[in-house]
Amino acid sequence: MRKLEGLDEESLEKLEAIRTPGVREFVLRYLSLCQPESVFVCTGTEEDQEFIRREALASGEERALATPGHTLHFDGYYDQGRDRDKTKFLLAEPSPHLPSLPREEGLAEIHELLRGSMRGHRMYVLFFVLGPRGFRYQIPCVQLTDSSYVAHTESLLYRHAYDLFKRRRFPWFFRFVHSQGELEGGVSKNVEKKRIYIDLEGETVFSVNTQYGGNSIGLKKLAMRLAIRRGHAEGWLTEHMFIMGVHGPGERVTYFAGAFPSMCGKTSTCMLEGETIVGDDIAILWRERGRVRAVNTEKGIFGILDGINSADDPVLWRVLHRPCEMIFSNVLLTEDGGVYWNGMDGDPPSRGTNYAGEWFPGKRGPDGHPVPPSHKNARFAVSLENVENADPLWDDPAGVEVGGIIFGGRDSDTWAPVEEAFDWVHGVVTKGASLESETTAATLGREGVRELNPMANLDFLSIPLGEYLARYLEFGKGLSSPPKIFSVNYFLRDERGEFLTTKKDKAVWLKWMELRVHGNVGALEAPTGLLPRYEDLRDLFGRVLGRRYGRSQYLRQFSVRIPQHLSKLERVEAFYRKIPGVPTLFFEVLEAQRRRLEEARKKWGDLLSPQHLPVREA
Ligand code: SPV
Ligand code: MN
Repeated sequence: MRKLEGLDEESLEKLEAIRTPGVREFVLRYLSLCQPESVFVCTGTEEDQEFIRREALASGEERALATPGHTLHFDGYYDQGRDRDKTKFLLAEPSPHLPSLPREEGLAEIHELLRGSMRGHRMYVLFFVLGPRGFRYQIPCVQLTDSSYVAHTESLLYRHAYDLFKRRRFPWFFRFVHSQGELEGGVSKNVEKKRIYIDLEGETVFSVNTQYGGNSIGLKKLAMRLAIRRGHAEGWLTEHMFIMGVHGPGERVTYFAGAFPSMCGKTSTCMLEGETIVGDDIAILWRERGRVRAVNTEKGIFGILDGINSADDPVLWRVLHRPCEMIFSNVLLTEDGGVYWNGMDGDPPSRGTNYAGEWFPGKRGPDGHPVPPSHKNARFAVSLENVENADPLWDDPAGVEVGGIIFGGRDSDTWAPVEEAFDWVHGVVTKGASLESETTAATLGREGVRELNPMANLDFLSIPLGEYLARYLEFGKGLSSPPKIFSVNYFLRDERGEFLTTKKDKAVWLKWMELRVHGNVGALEAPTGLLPRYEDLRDLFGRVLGRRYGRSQYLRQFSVRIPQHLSKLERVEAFYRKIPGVPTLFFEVLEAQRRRLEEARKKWGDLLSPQHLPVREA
């Protein structure tokens, strides 16, 4: 192999030992284009990981905190979330239904931006698989990045696989090229030249002039988009879902996969006290012997900090205070080397340093907007090895059997706190595909705007939505035991705008769903699905939370808001009428739901009390 500048003997040897075809060519191509000063090929050994940890500190991309193992990273002021506007699929024929650009044009543009982009930086070459090592659909990945922070975070979140690349001849692998580009004050300088381009045909993602994890960590949402397309071709699903074990009566553990848009309670659900976590963000689901199984593509958590406190999230709180390898991002650095995030225990300090520089109350950013102590999308990264409630099967290549699938959004006025769909098709249509949520700070742009977010996967869909839905409907066919589908809503409010549930209540909804999966409790037949009976919830509130649960509270939470449901149906239908390829079955299910709601309205008026609903026995 031709020796290239920046590539030392050791790295060259490490690359030459790889049997998987195409790896060396890929690395050399971007080495010569991006022109880093040096290269580090990570074999995943403890020694190599330690090198990356040290470099992250030495380069200033991270700084050490007072707690041993904890470090802190800042992204730029304008680089605090996934950037929808700058993220595009490159398609030979751009689609009006996917954010896309003509492939050749996009490739030319991004290669021009990458030219010389790593000057003065080191390029890290990292090898991973998505999913547990040895998992039947494990996805081999190669990441090139000039950020030690990205390399470090990926070491916490993904399974190293240099040895597998060396031993095996993978016929294909996902490719990621990331460059922070020119830096100023440690952050990407050319924000207006930020680009995240996903080349589906070449299964390669390019990302430049950005550092924020969701834009730069190739194996997270960037890989997810590639995996959705590959799974679509091969018959499995890649979903924006946690996987957790809910602990039922006796020793019973029932696994649930749950899709929530960002910042809607996904991580705090799977980190509930008494339950166990397999993964908090991305799941692969497949069918095996009439059942659905799932694995976590990751091995760590890149979670939201905002609002986490010891009372609401005791498990997370303990994890966050544990001396272990953990990377905080975009929180407030306090004078004693600690961190503060909005909503944590205790009062905010009166000064510190954050993503906008020196911070003090009343601080305004370069755009004149008030700057809170920590960014709402501030996050932490930690490996599941350091999470006390990791499920014993979290790294099992056989995955776990999925008993239930949960869809949850930020919905102030329509969905009940918890409800079960009548069956797979009804659940896919009226829960998953009808998931609406108010936008949050996880993506750049306005917050609080209601949008339809099918399966919480809107931002990541790399195939036309109509085809995705058709596949989802198919997926449930012929299963001897399809997962039950549920919706949850942690954000329902009353007419005065007050939340009708507390953060703790989700523990009860989960236990109820667990009982439903096994047919241990009955339910009430509403026009929109199956609702819990008061008596079952009363018992669970007592048992799980030690709390009295009044009937009037139940009635406020679970009365069916018919006009709201009808307008939602209208919005959903109008949206999907414009989408090509949506199966007619989809509209039939919506229509049937509309008829049930209208009949109920004629009989009972706008607010349908659960007292009028027929019981479906267990
Ligand atoms: C999300 O926003 O859904 C996340 C974090 O999980 S990100 O890496 O930005 O996608
Ligand atoms: Mn996510």
